[in-house]
Amino acid sequence: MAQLPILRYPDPRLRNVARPVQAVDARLRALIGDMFETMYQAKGIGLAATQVDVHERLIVIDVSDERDQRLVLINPELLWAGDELVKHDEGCLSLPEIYEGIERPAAVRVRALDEQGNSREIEADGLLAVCIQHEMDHLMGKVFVDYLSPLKRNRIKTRLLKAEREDSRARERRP
Ligand code: GNR
Ligand code: NI
Repeated sequence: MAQLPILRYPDPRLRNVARPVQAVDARLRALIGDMFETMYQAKGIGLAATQVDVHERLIVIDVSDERDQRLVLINPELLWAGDELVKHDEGCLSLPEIYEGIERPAAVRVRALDEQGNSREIEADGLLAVCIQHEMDHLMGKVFVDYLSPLKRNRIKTRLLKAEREDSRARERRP
């Protein structure tokens, strides 16, 4: 297993639209293992393949406190979203230290293949519903700050680019 580098906003590769996974095979299972390792190491609750520069429709999730409830969604399709909207504070491993309230449907139903290649339907609410929608957005090249006003989004972009510059200067000083 290996940890993979996570793309940081505003990297243009986060805008790529993912293609469907063609086969649930050994290559894909190795990638799934690497994505879980990367997600757990970064203390995230979800990770879309887009964020590790793989543009295929693959998501890993674990919203449990014990970090032992792995969920894999391959080629997910949104079947239904409820009318009720809820606002939840969201963060993203591609936008470190940025948290904003985002309104989304409170409950969703999705169909996806699991790690064995079997088709499953999942109905989710609460944090899992938020996470599934956040990850499915990544597969479409969308990030949560796209729901904010252009002014707010530009402030966040400036803040992240500044943090990135300071990071790389610190790396230069002690390599
Ligand atoms: O770790 C994450 N936490 C989180 C919190 C609220 C709403 C969504 C998320 S997903 C995020 C990991 C991530 O960036 N997934 O793409
Ligand atoms: Ni994210």
